[in-house]
Amino acid sequence: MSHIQDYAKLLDDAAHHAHEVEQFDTDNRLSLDDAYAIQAASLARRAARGETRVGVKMGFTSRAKMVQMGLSDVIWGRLTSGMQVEEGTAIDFKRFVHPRVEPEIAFILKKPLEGNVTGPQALAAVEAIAPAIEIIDSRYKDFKFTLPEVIADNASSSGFVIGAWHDPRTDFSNLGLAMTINGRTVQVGSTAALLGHPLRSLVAAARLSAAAGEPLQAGWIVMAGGATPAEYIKPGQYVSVEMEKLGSVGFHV
Ligand code: OOG
Ligand code: MG
Repeated sequence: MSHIQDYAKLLDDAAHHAHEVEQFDTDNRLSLDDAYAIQAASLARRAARGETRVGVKMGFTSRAKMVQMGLSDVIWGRLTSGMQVEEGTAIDFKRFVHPRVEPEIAFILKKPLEGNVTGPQALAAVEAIAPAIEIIDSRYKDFKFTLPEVIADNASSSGFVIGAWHDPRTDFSNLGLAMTINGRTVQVGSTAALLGHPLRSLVAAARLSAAAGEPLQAGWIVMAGGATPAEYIKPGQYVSVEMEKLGSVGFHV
């Protein structure tokens, strides 16, 4: 369907050149399948520019995020090499439209993980866990969107920053965390906010990715979702997330 390609180009151009677009589905004509097809087509454009697939991000896995954005279905997006920001480095603010940050926990897999798996099966596929920050940047004006629109926009994926990897046998079900901007604490929470246990987010990623025909691969990263509401960032800031047992991760704007 050509409108799939048209929307994919619109959103990919907006992400690539950091400009915003108007919402295009306020009357809910797009199905969720259409929305994921647009996401896939827009990611194919990134692949054509040389970006490689490195994993999956989950969205709306905490009540805090659902409430902030007014949506309540778990969504997922595709992570690429071009989105990774080295911990401790600086991002160029001009590459973003209106970025926000959120504290997350990241998994890296040592084995493929596919379909309806149990928590223990998911954990057995995890190589390591790390504290992480997601930089989300909706391409829609005012960061406002419907569910199909945000899915089409790759779940607002824009950047992700990962701290030191840790043994996944650490109990990470309920780790306290704080997000600070220039030393001021802006959000506090716990990894338990993620579906009650972050592993449930990985279980959902395994199911949804397999259903889309792109099962989770060894070496892939899975971002489990924001544990607190997201915060806007501005040039000159240093953003960090400190997590109980896992230490901290940060970057400069
Ligand atoms: C959509 C992405 C949601 C999360 O962690 O819940 C997300 C958005 O809020 O723009 O990344
Ligand atoms: Mg997120």
